[in-house]
Amino acid sequence: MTLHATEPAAATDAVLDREETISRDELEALQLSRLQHTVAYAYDRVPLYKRKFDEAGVHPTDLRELADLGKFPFTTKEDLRLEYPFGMFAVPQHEVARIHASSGTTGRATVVGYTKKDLADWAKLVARSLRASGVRPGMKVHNAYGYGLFTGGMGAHAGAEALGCTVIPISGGQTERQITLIQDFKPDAILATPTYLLTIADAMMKQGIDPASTSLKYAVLGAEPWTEEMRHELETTMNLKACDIYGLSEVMGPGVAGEAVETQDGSHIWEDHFRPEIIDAFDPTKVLGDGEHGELVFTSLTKEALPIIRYRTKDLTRLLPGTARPAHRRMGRITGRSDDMIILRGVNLFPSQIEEIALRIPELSPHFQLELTRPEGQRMDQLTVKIERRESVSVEGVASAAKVLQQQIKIHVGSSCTVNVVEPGSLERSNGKLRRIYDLRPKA
Ligand code: DLL
Repeated sequence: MTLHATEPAAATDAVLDREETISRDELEALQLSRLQHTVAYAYDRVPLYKRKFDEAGVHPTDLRELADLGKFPFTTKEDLRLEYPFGMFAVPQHEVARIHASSGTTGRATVVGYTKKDLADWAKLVARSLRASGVRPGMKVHNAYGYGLFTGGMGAHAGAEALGCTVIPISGGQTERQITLIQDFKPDAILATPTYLLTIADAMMKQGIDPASTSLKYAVLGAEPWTEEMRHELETTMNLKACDIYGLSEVMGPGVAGEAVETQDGSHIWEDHFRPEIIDAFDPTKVLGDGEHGELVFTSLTKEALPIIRYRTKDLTRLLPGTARPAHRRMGRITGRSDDMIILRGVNLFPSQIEEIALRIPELSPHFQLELTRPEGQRMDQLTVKIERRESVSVEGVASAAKVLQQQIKIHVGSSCTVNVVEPGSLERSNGKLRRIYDLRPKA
């Protein structure tokens, strides 16, 4: 039986939220009043904030203009860990409608909570992001973000429902089944991490299905860094429009920022709900100007269960003027997280730099991983880039490609490395957030 949906509206006639179209002045006035409320609310209700503000000698009444935010102390992941599980909550437990948590692979899990109103705001912002990226009411949306404590699955789900879509809640993994459902249900849009969409495309090709032949027209991708080169790769192999969606659990989940399909020039931060800042990651007392590269910091403006003041994301990027939504600033692509940075013989390196370079070499595939080793008896660390050749290229054809990659990394990043071109299908595939770095150096 075929499901006859009403035809989704064309991508141009979207009805926007009022806050998407207001002026910058109006937006900043809204930010100031919401910010003043949030810092007072956090100070009154969360002991950690009271303690930190008092220690820093600031009081909520010191926030008279937006720039005063810089006087307030930062919040870090460590704070959330120390307050595990519910110490950061600003409402009694019976008002908490939902809890999410990070996986806790690198320490104690960080726990976040939402009131009913928080969930409604979150859904509205995800809906806003999806709509900006081309998704429309009435479309079928295949949601391949993982469901569970991770905010991706349920966050994207609620947003797609709020927009008025038909949601297919497949979650991550079971790639064969994903492919069957894409073929049978004929979704218009897919929500996934960029590397998982790559896994799906790759598995389709193995089954003899042309990934460009599916019903998918839009992909809304996030939860991990990706590059313009990866966008090009996915858009051409899958014949769709791919846009970015950004977010993090501590600040809300997906939908803190979303990219417009008509400009594809970086995600607009929904500044009616979050006030962003960029700081110098090495000297956090320095708040940087728009356009300057540094660490992204967020303050929530409307959250009830878990107000978050100046949260240090560790994500490195810059703020750019709004375009498709002029009042809301955009964020540049995230080059990486400060804690994902490889320091190799004094040179800083991110996996996204390798992705950018490798994808410009036609013989090489987007499937790669980085291995860090310290050979016995040596003091120097060694970087090995393991990368699969494209299926269409012969083993002989890749020798020169390996050399080009090695040279380009030396020129653009400044690091010497070894490049190992491996067989197609031999490296681990993504199921969600892909691990790119394998640190095999002996632990100190
Ligand atoms: O990954 C939320 C999310 C789900 C965003 C689905 C988009 C789509 P966390 O697990 O808390 O939350 O991880 C947050 O992931 O600090 C970034 O380092 C990274 N990240 C998220 N979105 C992007 C993106 C979700 N679009 C951490 N580009 C963040 C680059 C991203 N990195």
